[in-house]
Amino acid sequence: MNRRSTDGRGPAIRPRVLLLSLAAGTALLASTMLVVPAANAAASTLGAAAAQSGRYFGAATSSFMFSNSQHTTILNREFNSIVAENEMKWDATEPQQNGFNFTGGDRLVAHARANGMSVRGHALVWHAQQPGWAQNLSGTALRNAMTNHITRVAGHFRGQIHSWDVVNEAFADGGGGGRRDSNLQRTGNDWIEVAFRTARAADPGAKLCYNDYNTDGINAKSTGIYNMVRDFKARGVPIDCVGFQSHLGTTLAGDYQANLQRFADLGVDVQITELDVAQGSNQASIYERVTRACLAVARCTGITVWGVRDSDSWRRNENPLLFDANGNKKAAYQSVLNALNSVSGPNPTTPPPTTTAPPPTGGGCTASVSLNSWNGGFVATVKVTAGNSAIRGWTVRVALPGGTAVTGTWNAQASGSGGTVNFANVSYNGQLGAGGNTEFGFQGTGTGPSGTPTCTAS
Ligand code: 9MR
Repeated sequence: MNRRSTDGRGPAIRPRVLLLSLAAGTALLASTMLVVPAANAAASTLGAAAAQSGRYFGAATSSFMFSNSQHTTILNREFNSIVAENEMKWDATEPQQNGFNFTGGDRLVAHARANGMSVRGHALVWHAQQPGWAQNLSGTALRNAMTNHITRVAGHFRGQIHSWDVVNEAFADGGGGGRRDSNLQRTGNDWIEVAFRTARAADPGAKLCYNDYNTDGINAKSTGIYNMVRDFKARGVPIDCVGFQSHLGTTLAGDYQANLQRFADLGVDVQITELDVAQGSNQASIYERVTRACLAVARCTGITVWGVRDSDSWRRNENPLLFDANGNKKAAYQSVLNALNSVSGPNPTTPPPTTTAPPPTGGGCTASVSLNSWNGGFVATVKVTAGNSAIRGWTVRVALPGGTAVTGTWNAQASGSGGTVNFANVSYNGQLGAGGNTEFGFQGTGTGPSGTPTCTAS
């Protein structure tokens, strides 16, 4: 959900003045006024509360639900990221081989744009929800169909997707920690890395995720995935994130957070991608613990719930979501909101700005670039970090070598050409809390930037 954008609609972080009296009944003295470290004013929606620490809070939805005003009112009010519950899957987007249908996906992306939300892409390849024609393919024909599908779908949505679930549910349940048998797996064990490389070429700006379920703790399945991600990182296979679906029952593994952390320690982002929790006495508590686990892991960049109201859920008999069938906030909603609001002051889940970036220069923000270059072209990812106080907007100035041209930009507005290009925030990622960060990117021909860009905040 949302390619690299950090929704900035949360309230600015303000210093709070505490008045202390020295003794009961005595007058307050000016000398007893203490300025305590900045704390977040409590945000009143999930998206705004998550944005206080640079995270998103999303929901799965479907374009046909937009006409349901209760659903859509909640969606637009509470969430700053969306994911298509079904409309970006293989059977929906390529019902006939090479015959593509982006109607639902386009409507979702347009809705997200109009409402300042980012978009998760779900899912490019999966053993389930394949169109009939793909189910009947095997070997080279299926491998070619897979890469064509990824190229066309990720290419269609290029620049609009925060994170793509490139491969979904490729590991087996049952304790062995190995791959799931499927027509895709039978094309060769390298199908997953081929999928990731193909997706990177099709949309260099999207974070590329592996997504699975029953990975909500350290177990054989999550360890199998962990080993794959470690191998991919070692060999340069382009993987950026791992999605933990988190379709949960009435208990939560005690090592849920530790499991997220071990993946983050491999150098990938982690995301909670399809959260829902069976109704029961523990529902609010499990939602809270999952939220706190994400907040405690610096590279846990966002949470998505798998639907808005209980009545929208694929598990509707279990009432697993944050809003009841009448659109009322449940206890679980309040527990999540409180947890998100409990993150006070500069985002405690990322290292302080002094260790991640040079001290703020002038305008209260810094920028750093990471480059992915090849002969004749490059993709630059730029991280913008606010200084010691919240900012309302930013402009990053990048010096480019002669002969370099910017050919595409995401999550920023580019202006200027030739030697210097200015990138300004767009509507949804200008506001950053103190120490908060967001990312934008651009691609180009020629050689990428080599110096450190300057950042000016407003
Ligand atoms: O919620 C989705 C439901 O509407 C579909 O019928 C189902 C088809 O397989 O997929 C559901 O979403 C799944 C998601 O795409 C991947 N992880 C498991 C989700 C729940 O089954």
